[in-house]
Amino acid sequence: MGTTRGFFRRRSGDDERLPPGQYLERGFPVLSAGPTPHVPLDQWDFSITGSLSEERSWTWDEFLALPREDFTVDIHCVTTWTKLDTQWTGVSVDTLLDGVELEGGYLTALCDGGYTTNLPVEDVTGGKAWVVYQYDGEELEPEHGGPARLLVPHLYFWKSAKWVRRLIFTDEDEPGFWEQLGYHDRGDPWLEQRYQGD
Ligand SMILES: Nc1nc2c(c(=O)[nH]1)N[C@H]1C(S)=C(S)[C@@H](COP(=O)(O)O)O[C@H]1N2
Ligand SMILES: [Mo]
Repeated sequence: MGTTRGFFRRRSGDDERLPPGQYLERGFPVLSAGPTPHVPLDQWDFSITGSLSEERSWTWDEFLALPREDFTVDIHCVTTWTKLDTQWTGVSVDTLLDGVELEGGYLTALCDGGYTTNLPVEDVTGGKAWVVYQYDGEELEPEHGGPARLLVPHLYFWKSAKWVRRLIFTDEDEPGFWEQLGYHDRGDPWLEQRYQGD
């Protein structure tokens, strides 16, 4: 892997885009805590539940009909790789929450397979988070979270829950899978918030 990276010339400016302790990755590693789930699209739905004024859910077709955004962002995994200029298509969490009043300050993303991660509402609103279903112009591969994953690029990549099916809004912050195992509650790569106490 180290030798492969040597074949690429770094563009100027790349280094400033690397948070502390991160290296530039050109591939796209797969990191999953369990097996890749495969849910048929006619059985797939997406919902927002919990402490909000109105619970909502969408079938796959309804989800695809929502306003979509194409965007390019850098992603940062806590295992120290950073990948620049990744291209995604999906629905902004702002769009999912349009017209909904939130009553709590937190949420838990819940995935097929049982993976969870917790976030403060401010980290998924204001144009900072999406539920994406395309990567690099193609449908999102199952290994990378397809049919759809949460994408919260300004936080470490474990917050970007693959195979996400539901956002559960909560009054209290409830630690998710990695957070219960000692990873930081928020995970800002620029503050190097890797573990609890960082
Ligand atoms: N459902 C689910 N989402 C997950 C994970 C997981 O194990 N299960 N791993 C997280 C971690 S630690 C990382 S770094 C990224 C990896 O995403 P990738 O496999 O597309 O690179 O997914 C995150 N989302
Ligand atoms: Mo990770």
